[in-house]
Amino acid sequence: MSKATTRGSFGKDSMHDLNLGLIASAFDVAGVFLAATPCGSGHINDSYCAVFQYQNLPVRYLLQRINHLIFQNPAALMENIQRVTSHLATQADGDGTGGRGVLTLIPTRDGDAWLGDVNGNYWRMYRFIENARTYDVVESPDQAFQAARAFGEFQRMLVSLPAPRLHDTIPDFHNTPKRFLALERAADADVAARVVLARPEIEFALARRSLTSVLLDANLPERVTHNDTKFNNVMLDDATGEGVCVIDLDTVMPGLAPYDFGDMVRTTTSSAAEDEQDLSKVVMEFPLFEALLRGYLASTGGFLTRLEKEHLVVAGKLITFEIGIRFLTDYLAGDTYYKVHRGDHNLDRCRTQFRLVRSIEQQEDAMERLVRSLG
Ligand code: GN1
Ligand code: MG
Repeated sequence: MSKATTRGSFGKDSMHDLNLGLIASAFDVAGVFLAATPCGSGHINDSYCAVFQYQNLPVRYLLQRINHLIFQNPAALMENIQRVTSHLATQADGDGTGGRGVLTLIPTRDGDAWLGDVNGNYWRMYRFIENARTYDVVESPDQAFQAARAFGEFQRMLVSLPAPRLHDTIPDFHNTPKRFLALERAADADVAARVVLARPEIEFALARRSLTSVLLDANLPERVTHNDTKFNNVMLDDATGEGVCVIDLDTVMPGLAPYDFGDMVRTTTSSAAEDEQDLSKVVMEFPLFEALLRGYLASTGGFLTRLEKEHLVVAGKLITFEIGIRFLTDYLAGDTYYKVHRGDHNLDRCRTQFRLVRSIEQQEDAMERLVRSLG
């Protein structure tokens, strides 16, 4: 296999092309490699559960191939993750999670944080977090509370991350005006001849251009943020339901706190899937929002400024809009960024986002009142 040069070839070379046993065994784990199977439902990297036999017992690890077409400087990304996880480990000591509260990198046998293979791929390995799981769809207000409390705690513990500034693993990741511009360019180019199929969605986006700069114009303080706080990026304990560990750290970098809350609103206030085709199910559910807000403020209420709190609701609307724009842009560009599993997958995802934006617009005043009463 030659070095992958397109998103498609990154996604397509399956386990048959990759010697996962050889790759997994290059990391500093005890025991004998047994098997590796795909796991998780992320749209970007490839994740595998790698099992080793050690003293007659199976021990699991999370093996991941970093999508280096999207994360173009994997070494800088891994440096961020090393610094962040080490700092979190010192903060989370004695938090009662039995060492499961923070992702722990397994170095390679050569002592590096990541492995480069002969095909130009970048790999890393983490300890597997046992007795906890992620959910693609929120099932109860308590889950929303737990997820938000854990993401908020993550932000809180990183307030004290020592200098220097983290690397921007994807520059302008949450620069919504630039995302909007990319949409306009994709619509103009129309390389996949899909503009005709997405007219209402393009119109919906164009009508909301003024929303795009609302956070960048607000003069909010820069913090260390996660930047991808979707509900399935936090693990909840199987027994207690508590938020145990925040995962998917590739986009941890300097950012604005309300964006993180915004992505929680996007993914944790509707019990419909991100790619739900029955749009009548896509509604911003107020009890979920209230639990989410309470959980987030329980962790962050002590350090967020008034201005940041005043932008939490608009951030929910904005990030839902932004991700909708990104799905739509990728649809128009012919599905080059996100993994897709059906022809109109990105358009379906865009539609759920835009439906949720509408639902937030309808409930915004009540959401703002709740923030004021709790903040
Ligand atoms: C991607 O990797 P994953 O699936 O957690 C994306 C996020 C989007 C999300 C939409 C690096 O996250 O920005 O919000 O899909 N990550 C990147 O579900 O683009
Ligand atoms: Mg993820």
